[in-house]
Amino acid sequence: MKRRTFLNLSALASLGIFIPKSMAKESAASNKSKLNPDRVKGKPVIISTWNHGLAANKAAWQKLEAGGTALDAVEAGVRVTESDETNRSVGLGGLPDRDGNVTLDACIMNHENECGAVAFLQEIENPISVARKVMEETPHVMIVGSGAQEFALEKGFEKKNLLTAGAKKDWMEWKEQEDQKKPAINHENHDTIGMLAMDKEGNLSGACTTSGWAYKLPGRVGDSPIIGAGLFVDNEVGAACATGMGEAVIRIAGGSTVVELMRQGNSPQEACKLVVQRIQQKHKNLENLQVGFLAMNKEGEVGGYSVYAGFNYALKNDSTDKMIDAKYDLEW
Ligand code: SD4
Repeated sequence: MKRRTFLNLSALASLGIFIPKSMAKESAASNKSKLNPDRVKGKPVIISTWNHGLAANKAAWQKLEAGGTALDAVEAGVRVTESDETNRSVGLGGLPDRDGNVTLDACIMNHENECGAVAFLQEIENPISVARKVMEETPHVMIVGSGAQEFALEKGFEKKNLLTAGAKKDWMEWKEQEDQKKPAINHENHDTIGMLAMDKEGNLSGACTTSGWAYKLPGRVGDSPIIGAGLFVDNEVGAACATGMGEAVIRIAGGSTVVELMRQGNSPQEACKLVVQRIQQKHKNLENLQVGFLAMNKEGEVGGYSVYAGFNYALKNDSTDKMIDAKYDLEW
């Protein structure tokens, strides 16, 4: 359809006068979903990436059980992972960049389309809570680098050395390697936590936080703090988050694409699979290109899918608390 024809038809359609057949088909597709959010009110559910999701879900669940919002739940949940110094890919104890600096990325989004993010944040243990302050106490969505740190300090967060002895040792060993100029991503050096929750009101929120790609070039920021890439929430439809090679997630606007695919009537599982397949179509070299998505819709249905085997996620609701192996397309 020519652009002008399209614009004219859109104008008529917006006046309720005329919707051409092809467009009617499109709008039918967007209404295809038979979600009934009322059915799941009072039945909270949480999912989060990787094994560390179990402990994070536990903290988030306590909030939801006490009648807290999904926003409170996801913040409390991922804070557990951020403060776990044994975890080498999130918050305290995260692996540093090429030069030995731990730089953190995080974002959060609620059921009212409000969101906040920080990137390249240093020496602050819980970037997710700084991201929430950006959302709630500034007119902005994202603050980065020294500005983000200054903002955090103004809001009462304390400076802390995040490079633990263990992470420093790993970094120094990496520095001894010959081919260290080119940071290599692999499935062991990046395990972001992304969490999606539905509260008793049936409202959705999400959070995503990471120290990013280990030994990355200084200044590199991945998908995790980018609304629409590492995380997206649309309370009318569902929520999605990503883990893995952030560059690939950004290139296809991963989080929001998963949500749009759910809007068109796909289940969370199908939506994640379609986006994983799009990543594969758009990249010539799939070597080490691991990406996984999680999604939840307004009925509390969940799903996950990854490029390669090995991605798993934690599910918590009133009847279960378990890990699920995500479906995938390729073996390593
Ligand atoms: C990033 N997506 O910085 C993050 C890393 C990650 O599991 O998710 N690891 O690209």
